Amino acid sequence: MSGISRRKLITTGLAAAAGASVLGIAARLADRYALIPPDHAGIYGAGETLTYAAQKLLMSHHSLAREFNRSEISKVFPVNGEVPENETYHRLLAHGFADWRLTVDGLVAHPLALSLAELKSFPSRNQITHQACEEGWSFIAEWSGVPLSYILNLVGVRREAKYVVFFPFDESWDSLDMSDAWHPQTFLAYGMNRQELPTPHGAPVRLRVARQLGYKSVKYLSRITVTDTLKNIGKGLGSISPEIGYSWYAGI
Ligand SMILES: Nc1nc2c(c(=O)[nH]1)N[C@H]1C(S)=C(S)[C@@H](COP(=O)(O)O)O[C@H]1N2
Ligand SMILES: [Mo]
Repeated sequence: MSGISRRKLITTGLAAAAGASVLGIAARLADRYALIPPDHAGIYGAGETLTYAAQKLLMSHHSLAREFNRSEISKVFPVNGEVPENETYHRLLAHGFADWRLTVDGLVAHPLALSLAELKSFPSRNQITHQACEEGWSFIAEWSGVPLSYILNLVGVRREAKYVVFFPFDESWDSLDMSDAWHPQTFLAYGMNRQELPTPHGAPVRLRVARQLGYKSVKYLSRITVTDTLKNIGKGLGSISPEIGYSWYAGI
């Protein structure tokens, strides 16, 4: 055995031993204080778990993403993903989304099916934020919409609720924990740069999560459901992202 491989064996062994005890304790504490993300994978997933736990502990739920001035709005707005091929989506699009409804259900007192007109009648808010894609590009845009917290109050979230899940007309479903769901900057956007939300950017309504990477901002929304577990949705990892190699928590 060469010196290098022996050293490697020893350090790997030490890391595994240290990992097993320290991370084992960390994992138990994190679980007790609800600091484990749904896509955690034991010691191998420790990086994600610790990132999520650290952000939850250090940043609390009141830290805000930076908001910009109109003069800082980008000139180019790249798109990620194709317009859904879904037949229902195209029928709704053809009629200007007059028949579109956003279903809000799950662990709520009053499930609702909201029209675009109803959403627009609620107190609206504008926010100029940065959206960064995991592929490396980003832009600053102005979004208008209604805070998710307003909708959550409207339907009456039950106390067992732990996550809010977002289903679009394509496969890109995702979820937020309750502190990110209630966060004042988390909202449902129906406008972009003071126009109707353009189709490729997620018409009629998309989620905006200013403190996480772009892929959490689910476009083309169809249904929002409140739940106490993500185990029975998809592969049980909280989102499509961990199924294709990205982490559920994408804090920036
Ligand atoms: N439904 C749906 N939402 C989605 C996507 C998608 O393909 N489908 N792409 C995501 C990714 S990876 C990013 S970076 C942003 C891009 O938003 P944009 O196209 O408005 O720039 O939307 C996110 N939301
Ligand atoms: Mo992205």
